[in-house]
Amino acid sequence: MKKDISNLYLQAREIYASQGIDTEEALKTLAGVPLSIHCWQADDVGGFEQADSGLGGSGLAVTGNYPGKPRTMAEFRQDLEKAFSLIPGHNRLSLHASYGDFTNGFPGRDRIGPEHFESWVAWAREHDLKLDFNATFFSHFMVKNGYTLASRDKTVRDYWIEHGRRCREISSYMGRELDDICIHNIWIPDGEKDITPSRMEHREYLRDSLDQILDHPLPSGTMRDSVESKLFGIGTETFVVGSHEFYLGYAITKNTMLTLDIGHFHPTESVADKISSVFLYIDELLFHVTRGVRWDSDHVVSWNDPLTDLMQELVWSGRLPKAHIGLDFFDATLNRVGAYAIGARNTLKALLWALLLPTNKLREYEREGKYFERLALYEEFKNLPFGAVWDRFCEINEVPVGTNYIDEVEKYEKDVLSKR
Ligand code: RNT
Ligand code: ZN
Repeated sequence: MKKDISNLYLQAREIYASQGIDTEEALKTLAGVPLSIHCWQADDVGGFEQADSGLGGSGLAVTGNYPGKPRTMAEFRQDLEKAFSLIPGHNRLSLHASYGDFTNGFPGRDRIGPEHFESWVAWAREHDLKLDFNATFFSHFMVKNGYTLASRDKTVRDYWIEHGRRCREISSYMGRELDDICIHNIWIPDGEKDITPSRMEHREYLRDSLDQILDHPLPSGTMRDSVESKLFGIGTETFVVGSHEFYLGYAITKNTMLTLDIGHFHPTESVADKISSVFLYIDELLFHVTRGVRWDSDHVVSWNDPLTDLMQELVWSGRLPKAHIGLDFFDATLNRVGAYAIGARNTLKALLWALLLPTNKLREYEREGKYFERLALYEEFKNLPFGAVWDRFCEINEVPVGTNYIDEVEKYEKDVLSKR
């Protein structure tokens, strides 16, 4: 089996080389791009607080009840380990604050600290992983009338400001311990289902709350903040406080990163097109790779046109080294470990695809005004033996090649998940 793949790869390498593309170079570049793999697909955004669970009123929804969901932190980690073993490359883990280790009791979101993430840091060390972090501004009794940092109620705002501050400290702790910048992402669900005369008021509250969270210097080189926009959500169809314009302006003035979630825009809007504009004003971006389907932003990533467009633009803009690629999907209707493998592998595949495009030649044609040739070459590349190069990447990284990962997931389901 292995031998066949290698032969196929050798042929593919030659075919690409005849078009001026170095597959070895592309594989090396791909190996240097870690995915920040989100922890929350493993348990339907449940977390370990053992209180106030459920996504009600948070602008998020998970449907499905596929068997085998992890019941303990040990099972949760076991599933993550399995998922990582099916994904090629050297990747990272992105934790939500609600996933702390609260074995000794959950003190409340306004009381969490690095001590609740010590066991995660140890686990990350053991598996040679770096960590990213997310404050959790949803699924909680202090989300009042759908608001957190942008609430009219000062008590509510103050509660979440304290949570945000603590999450930055935790991020800094993770970055320091693991010796790599931990990206701290802020997303809040705040908004209105129906017509409101109070948009301005809420946005002023959000700006001020964020200022209070962020205006606290932390040791440099340990963490960086990123703010994530959204245009609409479940229960926030009419108004979302943290819109794209809001955070674009905020990130530029406050020198934070910006998170572009590809499921957070109108369905015909191209996130790929935003890259070359936003990178002119913001030095680093975080992407949440997901699949928007109608009003939902969180389907398991499929290799579709928006994903291809995104990866192409990251490569063509020359900003791939300044892009942080995170995953963000959750679906409880299918094997959760399998969902990770599908989404993460597709993300990497699409990036490899973009790295193997004849960019120089396309530019040359363009400069010569040869627009027929530019399009024809781009289209013909869809027929090249891309699959063999992708298989090679899996082989080098010692993860299942091709459809073999389906068997692996089925085996894990039979041996582990079905016994829960
Ligand atoms: C929600 C945002 C956000 C969340 C996670 C769980 O629409 O995309 O990133 O999915 O924080
Ligand atoms: Zn997101």
